[in-house]
Amino acid sequence: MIELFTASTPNGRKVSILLEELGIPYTVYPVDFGKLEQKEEWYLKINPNGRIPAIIDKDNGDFTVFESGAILLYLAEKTGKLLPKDLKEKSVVIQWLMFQMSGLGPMQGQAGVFLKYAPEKIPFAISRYQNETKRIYSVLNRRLGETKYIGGNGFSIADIATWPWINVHEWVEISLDGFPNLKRWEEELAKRPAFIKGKDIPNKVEYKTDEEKIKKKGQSILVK
Ligand SMILES: N[C@@H](CCC(=O)N[C@@H](CS)C(=O)NCC(=O)O)C(=O)O
Repeated sequence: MIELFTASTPNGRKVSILLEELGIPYTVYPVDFGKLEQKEEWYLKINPNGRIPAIIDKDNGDFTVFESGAILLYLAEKTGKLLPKDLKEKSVVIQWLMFQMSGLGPMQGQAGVFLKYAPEKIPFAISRYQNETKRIYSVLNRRLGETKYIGGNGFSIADIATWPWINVHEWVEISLDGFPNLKRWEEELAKRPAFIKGKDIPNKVEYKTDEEKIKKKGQSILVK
């Protein structure tokens, strides 16, 4: 049994999608950003970085794991699934996982912050992060012209790490039309039952207006 601390964001969705793919039983603990629960003392014992996602593995002495990439690796190693055994093939998957963690996530995340949450519009910051996100999309698009999946010809945790970010491309006002291989891959994975279910965990939150959404979701980001 895994306890999952998460919120409805791309980094959180990676873990719920993986747990659904693996068919491991898990309990979801939604972390309320509006109440800054992720900064509370009890939660910092689980994730010292004060962010989601994090897991507790109840079957392994209440072992805690934070950082979404580390969680994907831990669960893949634990189950022996979605990560090749061969050293070179495994390294390729890890390379693309690291690329997602250090490139796609941070750049697209900052593009979103400067577009949607910044109290003043800073055109240089918006174009810098949007352009860098587009550059990363083109790297992925090229890769997916050469291999069926991001980590090679087998579906792996590299796909699960990348998909939730590409799935929210509209949030950063980037179209997938210029990235046909990436678009095809995004649409194909979107049909997998585990992606359909995992994407909406915790349950989809309906906001009445964009202002309400920005206020609730942006609040913690703007706290220094
Ligand atoms: N590198 C971390 C990033 C985690 C992260 O930035 N999580 C965001 C949601 S996607 C968060 O918890 N934001 C709330 C906050 O910054 O207080 C990971 O991949 O786990």
